[in-house]
Amino acid sequence: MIEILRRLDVAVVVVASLVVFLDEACGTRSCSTVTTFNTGLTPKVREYRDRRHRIADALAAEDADVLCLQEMWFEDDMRNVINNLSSIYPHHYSPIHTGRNKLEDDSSWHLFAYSACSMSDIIAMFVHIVPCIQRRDCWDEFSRSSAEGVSCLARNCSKVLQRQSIGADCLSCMILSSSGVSDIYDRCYQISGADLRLNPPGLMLLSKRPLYNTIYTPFFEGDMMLNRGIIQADILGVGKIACTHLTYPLPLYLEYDLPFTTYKEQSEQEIANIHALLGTSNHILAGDLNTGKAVSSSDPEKNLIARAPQSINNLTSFGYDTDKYLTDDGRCTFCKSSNSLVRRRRNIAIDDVLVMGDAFSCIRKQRVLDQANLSLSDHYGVRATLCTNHSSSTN
Ligand SMILES: *[C@@H]1O[C@H](CO)[C@@H](O)[C@H](O)[C@H]1NC(C)=O
Ligand SMILES: *[C@@H]1O[C@H](CO)[C@@H](O)[C@H](O)[C@H]1NC(C)=O
Ligand SMILES: *[C@@H]1O[C@H](CO)[C@@H](O)[C@H](O)[C@H]1NC(C)=O
Ligand SMILES: *[C@@H]1O[C@H](CO)[C@@H](O)[C@H](O)[C@H]1NC(C)=O
Ligand SMILES: CC(=O)N[C@H]1CO[C@H](CO)[C@@H](O)[C@@H]1O
Repeated sequence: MIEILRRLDVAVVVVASLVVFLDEACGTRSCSTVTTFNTGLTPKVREYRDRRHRIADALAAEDADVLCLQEMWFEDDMRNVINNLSSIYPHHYSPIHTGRNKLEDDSSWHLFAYSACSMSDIIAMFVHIVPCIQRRDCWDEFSRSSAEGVSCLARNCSKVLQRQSIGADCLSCMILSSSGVSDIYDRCYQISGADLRLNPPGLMLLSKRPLYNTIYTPFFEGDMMLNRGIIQADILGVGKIACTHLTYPLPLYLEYDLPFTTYKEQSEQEIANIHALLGTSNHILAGDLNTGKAVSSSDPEKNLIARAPQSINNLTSFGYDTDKYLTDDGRCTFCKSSNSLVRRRRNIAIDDVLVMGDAFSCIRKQRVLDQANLSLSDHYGVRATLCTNHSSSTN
């Protein structure tokens, strides 16, 4: 009973501190905002070096209560965002945080720095991997595209890779950072100086209010070329939030240590795992879900093609509000029509802040972080405004 009273006490304090919005759709209520944004912070997306700075400033201006970020793969980029936004978002978490709100013990100069690849990984690369590529004739695939090369490597050299002759983080780093050797050297290999670790799933959560019960759960046991998993946290006044980046449905399969043969199978299993973790209890699922419905419209920004449609149907059938963004806003979040950083000729809506349960009496979703010139990323963000009926006058 005392525990309940104490919690109520905390709840009143939090409710009182929530922003009260006056909004046409939601009336006067206590609301909080959750924004998801895939930053695309890798040299594979153009203008990487300029965008790092643009993104920090844009996130400061976005000013949501909670930010779920994807593709924050490199420790220096994470540190840059955390330090730059520390006055707005003092609370943060990622799978490589060493403690509460602590990315690492210090970022000063080290004689031996941590990075995704070590000297022994580089040696293993030349002693074990390159000869296997040679033996299995994968060079032709690599010359067609890096994805085809990696797929050939994963299919033909899985035993060599599984023997851990090369660290999983090093392989991941090479795949997700590289459009060439100089990128690998710049992003994956640091001998001395500040640490440059890899955040393998690229997820980072930032919050204005304290995060409790933070945990990262990888979706699968094995090593992954492209790591997938989910961050969970409890935030007073917002509730349970989960932040994720589901698998990209590449037609080729690059994994060598998982029990699937296609990314489609893997994506459905990821959603089943989310359901097993979170069920139908009240929570928010934010992220780049890599799945979206087809919608036809005369407005090019709202004319969407489907991506991995079975996965979005799985999310709908589990009870998430998958149509809410489409009815509230409906514009693509990955847009050939307006974003110069997007190379593929398609518009899709795959980023969302989904809500499970009835904790909020009014929800509104909109596209954000979508300035058309000087794009921040190849994705735009989505913000959900989540309101309860309690008003601050109940205090
Ligand atoms: C080796 O890779 C190629 C290209 O990905 C594939 O067609 C072939 O089946 C693979 N061989 C084995 C033994 O898996
Ligand atoms: C997802 O949808 C597919 C196709 O409708 C179905 O076969 C599969 O069982 C669903 N997965 C889950 C976990 O419900
Ligand atoms: C919130 O208030 C609206 C009317 O303003 C009402 O229709 C709705 O049922 C209320 N929801 C809850 C959860 O109390
Ligand atoms: C965006 O484009 C408009 C017109 O094309 C221009 O006036 C404006 O300065 C540009 N903004 C930025 C940030 O470059
Ligand atoms: C919120 C914040 O501290 N923003 C700063 C981030 O860094 C840039 C310079 O790189 C400043 O201009 C911003 O004010």
